Amino acid sequence: AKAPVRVAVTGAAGQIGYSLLFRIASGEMLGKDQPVILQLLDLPQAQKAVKGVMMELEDCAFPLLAGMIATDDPNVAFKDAQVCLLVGARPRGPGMERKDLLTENAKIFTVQGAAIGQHAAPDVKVLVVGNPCNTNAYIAKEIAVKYGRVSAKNFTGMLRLDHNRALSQLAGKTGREVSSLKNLVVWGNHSPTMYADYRFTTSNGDKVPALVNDEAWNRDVFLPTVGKRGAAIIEARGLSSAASAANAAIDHIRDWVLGSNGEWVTMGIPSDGSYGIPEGIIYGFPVTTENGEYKIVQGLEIDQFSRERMTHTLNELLEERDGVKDLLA
Ligand code: NAX
Repeated sequence: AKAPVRVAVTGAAGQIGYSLLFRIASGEMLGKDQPVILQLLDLPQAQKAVKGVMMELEDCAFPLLAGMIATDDPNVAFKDAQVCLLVGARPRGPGMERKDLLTENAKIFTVQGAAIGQHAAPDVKVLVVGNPCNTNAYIAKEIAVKYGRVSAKNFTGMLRLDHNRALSQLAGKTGREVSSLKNLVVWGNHSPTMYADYRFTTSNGDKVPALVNDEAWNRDVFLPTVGKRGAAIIEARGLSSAASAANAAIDHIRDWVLGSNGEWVTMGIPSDGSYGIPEGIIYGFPVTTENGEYKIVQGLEIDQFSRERMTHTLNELLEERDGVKDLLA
């Protein structure tokens, strides 16, 4: 039997955690033959609720769940972790400015980045879900690598929910099966500025832009629908996306670890300078994954409309980076 993989999950008592943990424990993320140990982090006041979730996990009698711990100490939660899902974050409270949200979260992710840098497995794979996820991932990466153990490329942010939302909208518009759609990209920040780009997307060999055959739809319907989907879910449900976010996190890690079989997926990754995106910024890129590594899809033509969108979402990320630079000094 395989040795268990240690998976740390933060915000374990939250609503995404409640959708996520059961699927990890059932083998949907790392494979049906891969035992896992869950290392759950949440705030002190949430420990009782975490215990409740652990009781339910026990009651599932998952064959692959080889152990679990709960803690409010990041140094304990990330100890020897091979996968870290950073879900817990400070939500925007009443009267809180965007800037306050950024700095409140920056404090959390500097602490967690330091704990990962010192205690996680050297080849740890980190996915940040908690918003603003790209910049939170950037902060954790910048701090963690200072300890010289873990590598910058393994800090990622979640664009997969945007990717999946875009796939679903395209399937609806074209009448094609969602599984038939290949080669979609979501560039940039996980925010309404993201740029979902279906110029290269195909369905059973047909070009999706030709199937859509509606120039205005992209700008007037598709991009706003995908960009504002999170707000639409809150409006409808009274709560933010949770099961779909957990699903996207599972997809992201599964593909990263087990491979995408040549298919493009979107990951928020530290830029290597590709497509003119400044090095180090956590930006949504099209990647393929193999043997636990991702590779950016190169050579895509960037037309003027795309460049404008890519720059717009980049500028937001640069602004966020500037907003936290004092904390990283
Ligand atoms: P909840 O408020 O239900 O749960 C958050 C949990 O995190 C709580 O249990 C809280 O106690 C815990 N927490 C807060 N600070 C913590 C810290 N410093 N260390 C450990 N745990 C901490 O939120 P939920 O709906 O689960 O959403 C979690 C995060 O995901 C939010 O930041 C949210 O904005 C973000 N999302 C990101 C998405 C993405 O695509 N990247 C989509 C869904 C979601 O909006």
